[in-house]
Amino acid sequence: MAAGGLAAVGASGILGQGTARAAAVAAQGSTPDDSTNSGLVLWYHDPAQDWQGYLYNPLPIGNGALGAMVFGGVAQEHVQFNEHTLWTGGPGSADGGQPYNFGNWYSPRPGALETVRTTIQGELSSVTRPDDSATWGASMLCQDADGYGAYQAFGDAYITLTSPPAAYTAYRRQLDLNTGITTTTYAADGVTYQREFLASYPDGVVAGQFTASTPAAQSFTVSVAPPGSGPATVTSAGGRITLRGSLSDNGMNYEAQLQVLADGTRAKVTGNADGSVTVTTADSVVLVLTAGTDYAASYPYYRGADPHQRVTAVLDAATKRPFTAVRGRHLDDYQELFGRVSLQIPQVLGGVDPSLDIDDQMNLLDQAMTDEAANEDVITALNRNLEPLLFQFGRYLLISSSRPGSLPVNLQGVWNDVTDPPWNSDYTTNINLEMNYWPAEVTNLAETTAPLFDFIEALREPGRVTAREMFDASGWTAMNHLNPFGYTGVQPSPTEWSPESTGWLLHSMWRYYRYTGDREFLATRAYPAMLEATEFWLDYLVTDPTDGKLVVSPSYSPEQGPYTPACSYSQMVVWDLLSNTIEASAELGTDAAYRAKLQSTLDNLDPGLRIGTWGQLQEWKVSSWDDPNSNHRHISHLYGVFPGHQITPSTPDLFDAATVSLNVRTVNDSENGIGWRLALRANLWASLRDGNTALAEVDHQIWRNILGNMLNNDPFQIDGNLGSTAAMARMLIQETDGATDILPALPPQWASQGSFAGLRGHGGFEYDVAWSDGVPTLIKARSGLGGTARIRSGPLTAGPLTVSAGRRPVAHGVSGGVLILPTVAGQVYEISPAS
Ligand code: FUC
Repeated sequence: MAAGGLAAVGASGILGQGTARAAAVAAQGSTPDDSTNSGLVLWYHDPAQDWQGYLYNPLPIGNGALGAMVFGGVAQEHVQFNEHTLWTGGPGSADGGQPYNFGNWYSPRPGALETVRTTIQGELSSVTRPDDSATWGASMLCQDADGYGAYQAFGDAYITLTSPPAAYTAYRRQLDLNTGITTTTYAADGVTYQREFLASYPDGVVAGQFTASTPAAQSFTVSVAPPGSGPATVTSAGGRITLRGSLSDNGMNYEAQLQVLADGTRAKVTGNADGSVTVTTADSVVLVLTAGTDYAASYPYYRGADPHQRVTAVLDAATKRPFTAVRGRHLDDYQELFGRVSLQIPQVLGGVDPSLDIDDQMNLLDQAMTDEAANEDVITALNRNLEPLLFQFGRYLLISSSRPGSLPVNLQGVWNDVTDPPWNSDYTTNINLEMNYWPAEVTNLAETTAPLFDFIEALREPGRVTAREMFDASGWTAMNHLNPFGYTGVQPSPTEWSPESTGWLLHSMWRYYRYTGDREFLATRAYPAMLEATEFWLDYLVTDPTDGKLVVSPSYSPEQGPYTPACSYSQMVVWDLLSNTIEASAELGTDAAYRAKLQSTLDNLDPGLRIGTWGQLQEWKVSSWDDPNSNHRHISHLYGVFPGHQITPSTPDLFDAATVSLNVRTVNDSENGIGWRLALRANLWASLRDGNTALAEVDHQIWRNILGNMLNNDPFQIDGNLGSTAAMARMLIQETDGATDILPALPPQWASQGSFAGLRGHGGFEYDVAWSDGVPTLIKARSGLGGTARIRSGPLTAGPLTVSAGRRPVAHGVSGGVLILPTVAGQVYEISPAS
């Protein structure tokens, strides 16, 4: 199926390639649907083969708690599935030499922190960055992560045809992002077959339907295989397969049930001794699957009711509905979220030939990139086609892996087919977990943050113990790697030393408030968690004797080190937490005395903002520790640019210094950049108002790291997807210095003509924008809450404006290039250049 050689795309361009492909497809009797390349459909000429190979990958569906990968094989359909809570580790874990202790030290280490503090203070006189603390510091502060655990594969459902066809034609497999439904179609022996799969949030199930153009054409055996990480049984009764097991590591009980429902006068459903179910001569078959565990998000045991009753009840309820009803309820739920945002960017050269499926396009891009200059047109056309798809795919993935009532998006979202995934598929706070939620509010999916906020709140109790036992501090804290069992303590390596985690996590809760204006959320959830986190910092901060400033010590610039006082990242995150908490308390009109205390702490805090000898924003207190040749993936000292807001266009010197630092990392990493690091840089470049480089990072991502199913690879981590979506949104809309910036970093490649609808700004506003030659021609602002919109849009708000609601002109002001627009809730305002 490979897309031929580049020779085919030279002179005749993509059209030539596509024509050749179309001819080949036509010869097989296939009927490619030309309409879908321009739409939001991931589609393929061939079944999937490999969960994580470069091409031929299965398609992900999910409802937050459940995830599944659909392969689309003809002789055998394979649906590999997951449930968010199936984890080894935690209380009762047999892994490691000692019982699970939440990462807290097994015995007190009196004086350890003080000794480290004194030693690293002395190291500030070193001209070169000391690298020894990783060894001695580890023995002082770290320990093995006994019982940390890992996210587990749950099981595999196989649908094996009784008599597979000798040959088939017209094969097509797709995931339509507009519906969240996978469809596989093919024809064999004069019959056309179709299979659909979806994951429904309202019904709590993965459901599939097998139909055919003639009656009695469905005969297959459905079986379910356990994940292999503990004793499990598979039984069946009444067409229902039950997989039941218990993880050998921690005794977590899990259960999945799959109901087989066959329709048709000749249809027969038979249970087999091995727990599989055979269907014969059915007209159509519906499969409904759900799964659960006895995990509960409650400290200290993290166990709740056995899953059997809940799984049974969910499946009983879902199977009472016809598939069309389950499908309809899924569409109502999913489309209400997904359909809120659209993005149109200019397509070039007439777009990509419609007969090239996504695997073909990825293949073609890969080949074209071997000679970028010679294949510029091909590359440009493919990029413009794939960018909006990647943007919307990120929104799809967030909806599919983060819905209220389960755990948040882990490193792989909710999709995992192994028992030992990279980095345990955990919750990593020095970039990954937070990046996963960067697109949430701005791309109008604020509801998807619910599991993240539940997770953060559930960390407070174990985090208090860590604060007290390890730091002798009040409040709560957490480190870089988190599992669902309240692991808030240390790891074996100092690279995971990160008490700032709470600050970055809580930034997300504050951000939710800024976008939604939900005061009750602020008062009852965000603010109490923020307040308690600041209590930790009041105890942990120390005075640097050299300048009298309050500093984090020990701090550890993520994954680089060394232990040192006041690395910029730590100072910036603490600055962010303190200032957000002060703002929250003022907004709620509460805790005035404590607020004053926080304010005086903030006033004395080293803000982590230093410009070094080569014009860089310093990562450490000592300028000479910054290496202009560094290509390190973490660029944590730019936290003050994004997601923080200490560095903006209104602080030009710092803005320039941040640009110098980012440029060095970008150039040095240009060959290797993968995954989240490209997504991070894309967001930072957009924040630094360089849409051209920001988009180049996204395009690099598409080329280097996006699999045929568009998941981010090497290894598979979903942050690269979700961060890329956030970056593209950030090119179009950002919050800066108290105003909503429209088209702040519009890439020149998108500038000629385009539009978006439904992206959000602070204060409950939703924006639709059309642009031409890089300038907005019309901004529609929908006011959700009333209040004043502050909108900055370069040339548009700098010049004379017309603002109207309905047909009526609306009074407004302009100050410093910012439109000041008092609004009424529910009203839509149209802003355009005065004619
Ligand atoms: C941090 C990163 C790695 C990876 C891991 C999950 O350790 O530096 O690249 O993303 O988290």
